[in-house]
Amino acid sequence: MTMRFAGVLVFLVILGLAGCQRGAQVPELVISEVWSRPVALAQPDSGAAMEQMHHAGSNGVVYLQIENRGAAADRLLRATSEVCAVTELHETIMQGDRMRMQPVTSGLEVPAHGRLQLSPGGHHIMLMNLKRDLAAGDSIAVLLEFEKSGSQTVFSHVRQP
Ligand SMILES: [Cu+2]
Repeated sequence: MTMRFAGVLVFLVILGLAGCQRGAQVPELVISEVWSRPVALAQPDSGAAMEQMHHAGSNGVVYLQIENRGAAADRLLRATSEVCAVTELHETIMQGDRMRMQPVTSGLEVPAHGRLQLSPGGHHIMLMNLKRDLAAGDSIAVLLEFEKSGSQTVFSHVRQP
């Protein structure tokens, strides 16, 4: 084998690898239907607010849908928002006849050619210790971090379910 031929061969192999790289299977995420329930923070020094205490809370929620049109799975690792101090990914589980929520620590999978649905009674993003009310009509920015697709900011529309 001549040096020149060997050189061409190496070049072709590199070209082939580059081609594979370009056609690599990657996730392709489309995020839609991002919404939150309205939350009125309790006003401790207001009698009227005390009466409605059971309607008020300090935590908010974000629901959304992530469609993956790509051939590789991805993973929603975490979410953050400026409206709260701490944001957690939660799952809803049944314990006896009671529904309760617990944090998901390893993220949520977005399957290849599939979808991840965050919806009432299921997985959701929990906005812990809200700094302000979430009023119907508001739009709040939420930063989503994915294992492969990086970070993406979405806007959650505050509305009644
Ligand atoms: Cu929760």
